[in-house]
Amino acid sequence: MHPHHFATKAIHAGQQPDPVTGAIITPIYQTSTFVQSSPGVFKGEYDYSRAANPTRTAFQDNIAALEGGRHGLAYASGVAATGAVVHLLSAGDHIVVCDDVYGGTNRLFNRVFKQLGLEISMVDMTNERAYRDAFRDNTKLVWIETPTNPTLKVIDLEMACGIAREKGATSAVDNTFATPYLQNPLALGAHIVCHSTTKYIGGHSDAIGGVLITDDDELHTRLKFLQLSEGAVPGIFECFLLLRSTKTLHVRMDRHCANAEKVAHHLEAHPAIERVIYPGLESHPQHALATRQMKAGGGMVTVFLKDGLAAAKRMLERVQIFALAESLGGVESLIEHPAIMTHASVPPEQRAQLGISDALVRLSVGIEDADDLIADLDEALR
Ligand code: P1T
Repeated sequence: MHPHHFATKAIHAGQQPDPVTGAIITPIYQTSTFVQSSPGVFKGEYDYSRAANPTRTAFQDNIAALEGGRHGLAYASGVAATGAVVHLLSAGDHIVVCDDVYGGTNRLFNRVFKQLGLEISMVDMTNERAYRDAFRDNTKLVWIETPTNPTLKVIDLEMACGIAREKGATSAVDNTFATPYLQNPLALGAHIVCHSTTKYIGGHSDAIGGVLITDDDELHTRLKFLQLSEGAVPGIFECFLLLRSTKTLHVRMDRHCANAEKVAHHLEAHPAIERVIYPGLESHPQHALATRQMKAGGGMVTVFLKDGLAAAKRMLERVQIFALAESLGGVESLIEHPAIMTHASVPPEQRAQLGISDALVRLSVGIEDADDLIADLDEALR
């Protein structure tokens, strides 16, 4: 039986004291294989660590509980988890993908899977009509990201997953920006939830990983078969780090959200800033939906500088506390330029259409002191 509230599950779900020693923390079972007493006779599910490893099982069970799903599967990276979902499909199948996604996700769909004979349509999922119209007879999968990376559009999950079900397609939601603490797509109708655990779930910028969660037994069986067959599993030490990190996810997220909200409000009034996008701001186009769908606005803030690329570069070179780096979701604040960095692989005309301009700067607001972060930004913008 799992305790019911998030904070209790974060600390306890999937874990019990080590049966041999009583160790309160799940050990790092740094082993590739497990001894059998007779051919095919082994303890639990453990015969070989690509198939299953106790440290990984504990993390998978923990994150599944946090998303309110029964099954979790961990991967070597977020893009490996994304790829695993697409491997459920066959050549000739059609996928509807949210138009604004992480640059690496865009690259995976359009430059890897398209070549393997999958049809890909990218659509603005904040436009229900356009989304509905994107479905074809052979649509098998819908790939949703919300809030989106980097323009922070908020997609109505009940609407998007509901239409996918109506059309007989599987819906997968990349919940990386929101985390299971702020939003639970399975409860809103999604079949599969995906995370890059490299971000908030890991939370300390020290491990690359991904995870899939589902409540559907059949989907889980097929995904587990693919996890075993393709082998894109995380290292055992990474699983230990993730299990350690989820224990503080709720505490970190509360601070990320509080800090990001302060930063967003401050920048909205700043003379060097043209526009701020943050789901928690009233000026956000889907603010009402964000308030309904998410517990808080999250830790990501996107801004447009009045003076374009030159001003953006100057700001990025001058920050002292914010670090100029790709990635997000760590305790330390990061800042980056998507057009040159994380979304460089998105074709320029598509970037222009999405509004990922040279004036756009993305902030991952960390859990340092908010006043220090604001002073750092003010100094860089002076
Ligand atoms: O980097 P990896 O763990 O493989 O995760 C890929 C990924 C998937 N989904 C979302 C929403 C992401 O943001 C990412 C990775 N993003 C960055 C590295 C970035 O700086 O945006």
